[in-house]
Amino acid sequence: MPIEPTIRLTDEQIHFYHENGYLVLDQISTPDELENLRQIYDRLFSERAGREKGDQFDLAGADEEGETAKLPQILGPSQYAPEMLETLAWANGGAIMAQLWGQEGAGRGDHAILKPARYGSPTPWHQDEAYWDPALDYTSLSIWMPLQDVDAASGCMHFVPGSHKSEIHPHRPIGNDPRVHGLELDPAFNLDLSGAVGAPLRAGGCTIHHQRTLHYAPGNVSDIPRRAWIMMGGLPATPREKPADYYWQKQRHTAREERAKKS
Ligand SMILES: O=C(O)CCC(=O)C(=O)O
Repeated sequence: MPIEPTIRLTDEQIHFYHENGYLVLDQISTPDELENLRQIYDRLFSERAGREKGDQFDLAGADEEGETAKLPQILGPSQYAPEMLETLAWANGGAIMAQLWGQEGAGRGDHAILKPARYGSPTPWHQDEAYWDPALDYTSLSIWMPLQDVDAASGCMHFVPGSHKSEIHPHRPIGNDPRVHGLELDPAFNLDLSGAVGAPLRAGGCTIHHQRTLHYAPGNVSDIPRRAWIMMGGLPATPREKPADYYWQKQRHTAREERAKKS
């Protein structure tokens, strides 16, 4: 039996998202479901699910074998634990997308970013679209759900309101290290981020952000792991008349890419 979503966004919430490029919701899951998701999540990271295929890697480090990852990430954790899709959170994710766009989404995916207790590193300022195909136009969003309470000390999300209305800003690999998969805004362009707002959340709440919204999450200096499950979705991408040049994508040569090629 498909799980029925329980989320109904108000007109104010829908308006806020389109004006600001992000939205914060109190609850899209349940305590039992979160307990189950935490167990699945910890198992996937400890078993290094997807490592061979290049789906598990260090988003903020060189990702060398034997090194402790600063910011472990799994692309598509639900490929390795399909039961993650049989959850109220996933059903509510689809309902949120449909309500924000006024139509059903065309494709969905997920990823997981763990900030280990006391040393998980910051996720620097970036726009998600900087990772994607510069020949396409997107309508897409991410629903970021923590599996435990999260605040600035453990790495909650921060957004620059209204930044989704801008173009894609120049990025570079984190720390300007070509071995690193993660991207950051190029500091040489000195973008004004002073209007940023943080979004602390209870477990099972979520933030929603547009693919162009500038966002960041601090490192985890707390004593508990920060587990975030991120559900993404989009309408069909359309070809651009003139592709943009996301030259930073060509600057990276990562171990993760090599593993993906070999698998
Ligand atoms: O979880 C994080 O630290 C960052 C998440 C993020 O950048 C995203 O969901 O687009």
